[in-house]
Amino acid sequence: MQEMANGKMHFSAPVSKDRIISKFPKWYTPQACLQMKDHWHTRVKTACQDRTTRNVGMKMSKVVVVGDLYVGKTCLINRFCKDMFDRDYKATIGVDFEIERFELSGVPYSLQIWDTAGQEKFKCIASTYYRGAQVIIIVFDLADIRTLEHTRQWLQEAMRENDPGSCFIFLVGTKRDLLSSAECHRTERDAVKMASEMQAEFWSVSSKTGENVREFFFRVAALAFEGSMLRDLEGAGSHSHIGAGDLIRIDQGTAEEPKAKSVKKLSCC
Ligand SMILES: Nc1nc2c(ncn2[C@@H]2O[C@H](COP(=O)(O)OP(=O)(O)O)[C@@H](O)[C@H]2O)c(=O)[nH]1
Ligand SMILES: [Mg+2]
Repeated sequence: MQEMANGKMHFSAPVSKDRIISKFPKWYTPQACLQMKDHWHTRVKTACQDRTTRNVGMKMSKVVVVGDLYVGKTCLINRFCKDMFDRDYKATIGVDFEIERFELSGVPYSLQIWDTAGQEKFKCIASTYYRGAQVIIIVFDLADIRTLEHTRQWLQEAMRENDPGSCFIFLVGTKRDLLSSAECHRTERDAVKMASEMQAEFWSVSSKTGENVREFFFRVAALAFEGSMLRDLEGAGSHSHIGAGDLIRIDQGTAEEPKAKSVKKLSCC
């Protein structure tokens, strides 16, 4: 259950046990990853131990998922959020999002994961879909190399609504269960090159078998959380605790966009 108070979200139910992240999640490949470190930033770790941080209300980051039609975007989200594959899809009109709640180093945090409803077929996704995203996930089908080539255009389109350096970018190849290991290796090599060019982190997953799906979203949650905490700490300056940062207000099914959106790419601490 969620309640609204001063624009912040409060959830009365505890976070599910399998959404508790205590160790910093690892990358998929060191050749295309946003961070090499395997621990929380020292300032974030200290802030997480502060009781005020834990009680500040639910912080949330907007995540948008893009890519060609049929590459497996909806299946990827459904595998993680509902642990199901290819069934019971709800029919949607316009954009739709899922909210996934986590606990990171003792602090509650949510991802608001936006999925399209087929508009990508006509390349006419509304600008509000992209606006204010802290994470951009660009999906392609490992078994269809053309969809990898199209990822550049998807990035360009998403960046039209976001400042350079303001988002974490992930390049995700799906359907790895359809490829032999030799084929997978070849395509991944091309994808790593593309990811480096985009300054994105590369992941290779299968929503059918579930391989790497949970690991991938944990990595997304950890990087977005740490980025948003660091931004708040920088912004807080002389203040003693983490502020409202990128809280998103949910009101009658619409999301109020966060005003500040300058999550910086993080370096090792
Ligand atoms: N074998 C396999 N098929 C997948 C996987 N992910 C998605 N698909 C199939 O790809 C098709 C398109 O998936 P969907 O998620 O609807 O694509 P979207 O248009 O990008 O949202 C569906 O028929 C899925 O069954 C996967 O990991 N493995
Ligand atoms: Mg879809």
